[in-house]
Amino acid sequence: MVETRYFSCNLCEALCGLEVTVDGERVAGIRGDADDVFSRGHVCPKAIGLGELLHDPDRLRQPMRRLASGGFEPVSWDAALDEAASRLRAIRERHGRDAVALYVGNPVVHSLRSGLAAQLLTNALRTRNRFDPNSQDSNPRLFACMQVYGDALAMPVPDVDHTRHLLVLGGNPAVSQGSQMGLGDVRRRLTDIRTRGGRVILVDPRRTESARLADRHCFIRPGGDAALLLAMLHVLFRERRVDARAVDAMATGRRELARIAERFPPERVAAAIGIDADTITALARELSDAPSACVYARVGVCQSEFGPLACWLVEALNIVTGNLDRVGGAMFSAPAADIAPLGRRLVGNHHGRWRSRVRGLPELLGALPSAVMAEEMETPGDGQIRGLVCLAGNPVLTTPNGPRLERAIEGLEHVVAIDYYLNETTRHAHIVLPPRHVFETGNYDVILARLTVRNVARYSPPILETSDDTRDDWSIACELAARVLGAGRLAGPITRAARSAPERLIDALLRMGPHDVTLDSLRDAPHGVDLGPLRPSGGAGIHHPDGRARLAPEALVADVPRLERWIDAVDDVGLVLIGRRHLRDNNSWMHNLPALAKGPSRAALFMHPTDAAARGLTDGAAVRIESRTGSVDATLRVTDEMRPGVVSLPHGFGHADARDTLRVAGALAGPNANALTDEARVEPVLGTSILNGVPVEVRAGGFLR
Ligand SMILES: Nc1nc2c(c(=O)[nH]1)N[C@H]1C(S)=C(S)[C@@H](COP(=O)(O)OP(=O)(O)OC[C@H]3O[C@@H](n4cnc5c(=O)[nH]c(N)nc54)[C@H](O)[C@@H]3O)O[C@H]1N2
Ligand SMILES: Nc1nc2c(c(=O)[nH]1)N[C@H]1C(S)=C(S)[C@@H](COP(=O)(O)OP(=O)(O)OC[C@H]3O[C@@H](n4cnc5c(=O)[nH]c(N)nc54)[C@H](O)[C@@H]3O)O[C@H]1N2
Ligand code: SF4
Ligand SMILES: [Mo]
Repeated sequence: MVETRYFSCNLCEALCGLEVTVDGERVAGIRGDADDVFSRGHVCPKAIGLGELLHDPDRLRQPMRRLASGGFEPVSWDAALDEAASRLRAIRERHGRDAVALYVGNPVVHSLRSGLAAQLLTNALRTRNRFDPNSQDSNPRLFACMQVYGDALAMPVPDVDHTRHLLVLGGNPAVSQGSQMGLGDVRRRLTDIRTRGGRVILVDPRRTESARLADRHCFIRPGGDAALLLAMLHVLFRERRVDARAVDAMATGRRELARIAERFPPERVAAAIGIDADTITALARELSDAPSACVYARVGVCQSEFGPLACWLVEALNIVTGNLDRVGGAMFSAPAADIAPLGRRLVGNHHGRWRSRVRGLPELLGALPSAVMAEEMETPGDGQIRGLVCLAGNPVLTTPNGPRLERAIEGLEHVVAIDYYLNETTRHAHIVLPPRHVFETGNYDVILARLTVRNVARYSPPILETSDDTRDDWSIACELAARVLGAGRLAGPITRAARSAPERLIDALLRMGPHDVTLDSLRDAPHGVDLGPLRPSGGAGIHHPDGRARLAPEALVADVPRLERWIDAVDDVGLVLIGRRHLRDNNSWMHNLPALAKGPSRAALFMHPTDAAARGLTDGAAVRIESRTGSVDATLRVTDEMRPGVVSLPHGFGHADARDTLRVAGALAGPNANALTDEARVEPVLGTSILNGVPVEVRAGGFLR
C-alpha cells in the first residue's frame, strides 16, 4: 500500500521537511514538503540519497567480523558485541582506560539516538583519547563562544530573515545550506536580504556559488580573516563609530580591544591578506552604517591558521557595532527542547584539563585534536592507543594525513566500528556493527534546532518498519557499554529499559522549554511547528556571572603577537590548498548512492589561469599535487574563480581502496584531499587542523585512476 509520510531530513543543518512516499518496506519517492513550516518545499539532491541509502546493497545489514585471511563474515549481534567488548576490556585491563580511543563522527550531531550513543560511550569508556571532527571544524568557534559568552554552546545565530547587512567569511551556504545558521532555502533567503534593500558580502579565496548571489565578493588570502577583522575594528574605533556606553553595558574589555585593534590599521594588513586598505575601510563603514548587520564566519575560517582569533573577532565586531542580541543582528535562539543545560552539566566548559601524550596538544570539551591520533597509536609507551571505537566517522578520509592514520589503525589490537558501511576506515575494524536507517528510528534534531534562523520544532517518528538485522545507535551503545563495563548479563534488560529514553528526554526538555509543545503535540504536527523568529534574549544568552560578554579574552589575546608576525612577514609562499564542498557530496560518506555519485566529476583541482600558465598546465590536464605529507592525482580545472596562488580540492573523495565494499563510490575514486593536509600543522591555541592554506606544489603528469 502506498502511503505518504513526513520526515525531517537529517543530512545537513537546513532540516528540510520531506514528503516520503512509502510502498510497503520501500521508499518509492521523496520530495520537499511544501507545507513544512521551515523549508516550505525546499529540498536538495541529498534527500534522494537518503532514500537510496535505505536500499543500498552495500549497506551492512548484519554485524560483521573481520577474518584473519582478510574479508568479513556476518556474525550474530551477541557474538559481535561479546567479542568487541571482551577485546576492549582486555586492552583496558592490561593498559588502562586511555589505551582505548573513541572517535565519534559528524552524523552524531544530526541524530538524537546517535548523539546520545556518543555521550554514553564517552561516559563508559572515560578515555582521554576521545576524538571528534570538531578539531577539523568548530573548535575555534566553540572556544570563542566559551571565552566571549562563558559557554561554548552560546552561539548567536545570524538573523538572516531580518538583517540588512550580512558579511560572510569562509562559508558557502548556497552549497552547504548553512552551518551554525540553519536555513532551508538559503538562496531565496540570501536574495531576500538584497530585495529588502540590504547587502550580502562574501569574503573567500574563491568566488563561490554564494559569492555569485552577493553584492560584493572580496578575495582573501587563506588565513587572513583575523587580520581583516582587526583592521575593520581599527576603522570603527578610529572613526569613533563605537558607542562606548552601549557596548560597556553589554561587555567588558572594550578599551583593551581598541588598544589591540590600534596596532592593525588597514594599511598594515592589506598586503598580507590581499584586500586593499580602501576596501577594508569600506567594509567597516558599511557594516557600521547598516541599520542592522551581522558578521558570520564558518568552516573556511575555523580551519585556518588563525581560526580561534577570527572567531573571537567576529563576535567582537557584532558586539561593538551593537548587533549582538538584536533583531537583524546575531541572536541566541530559544529552542523548544534545549539540550544546552544538560550539555553544560555533562560536558562542561573545559579546556586544557589534559594534554595529548606525545605532542602535548590540549583537550577541549573532553576531546583531543584528531591531528594527534596517528602518533598516539604509533608511539610506544604508557597510554599508547591500542584499541579504537569509531562511531559514525571516517577519519581516514576526513582528518589530516589520513593515509598515516590508516596505517596506524591497521596496527591496532582491536577496532570496533558502528557504521553503515565498510568504508576507508571501518574496513580496518575487527567488528563492525550496523546502525539502523533514520527512517526506521525516527529523529528529533535536538542539537541543530538550536542553530536555525527561526525557532522551529519538528519530531519525525519512524516511518518504516525495520526488516533487517540492524539496531539503532543508542541500543548498540547501551549493549556495548554495559558489556565493556562488565555488566554483560544485564546488557539486554538495560537496553530494553532504555529503548525509549531518547524520546522521553526530548519530551521532558520540551515540557521544560519556553514554548507550549510536547512530543505528543509534535506528533500531531507532521509539517513542524513554527515558534517564531529569533528574539533578543535581553542578555540571557550570556553566561558569565556578571552577565556581560568579554571583548578581550586573555586566552585569545595571547595569540595576537603571532598574527602580527604573520602579517609583517608577507612572503611568497607558493601555492596553497583550500577545501571545497559540493551539493551532491556529504563529507566522505554519500558517494555510494547513485543519485549523488552521478554527473560530471566534482573532484577536480581548481587553479587560477596565471598559476596554470606559470606551470605550463592547461584545463583538463592530469596533474599531481604534492605536499609535505603525500601526493594525489587529479584533473585540473583552470578557472578565474580562484584567487591566484590558491588551489582548491574537495575533501571526502579517495575511495579507490574501498572499491570492493563501496562499489559505486569506489568507481568514483577521486583524490583524498586529506592525503595532502598535514597533521603537523595545527593552530597553537587549540590544536585545530589547518586544512585551508596547505602549502602544495602542482605539476603535470598525474596518473588518473
Ligand atoms: N552539500 C554539502 N553540504 C554540507 C556538507 C557537505 O559536505 N556537502 N558538509 C556539512 C558540514 S560537516 C559542514 S561543517 C558545513 C560547512 O559549511 P560551510 O562553512 O558553508 O562550508 P564550505 O562550503 O566548506 O565553505 C567554506 C568556504 O571557506 C572558503 N575558505 C577557505 N579558506 C578560507 C580562508 O582562509 N578564509 C576565508 N574567508 N574563506 C576561506 C572556501 O573557499 C569555502 O568557500 O557544511 C555542511 N553541509
Ligand atoms: N580537508 C578537509 N577535511 C575535512 C573537512 C574539510 O572541509 N576539508 N571538513 C571537516 C568537517 S567540517 C567534518 S564535520 C568532518 C566529517 O568527518 P567524519 O565525521 O569523520 O566523516 P563523515 O564523512 O561525515 O563520515 C560519517 C560516517 O558515519 C556513517 N554514518 C552516517 N550516518 C550514520 C548514523 O546515523 N549512525 C552511524 N553509526 N553511522 C553513520 C557514514 O557511513 C560514514 O562512514 O570532515 C572534516 N574533514
Ligand atoms: S538541504 Fe540539507 S536538509 Fe535539505 S534536503 Fe538537502 S541535505 Fe537534506
Ligand atoms: Mo562539519
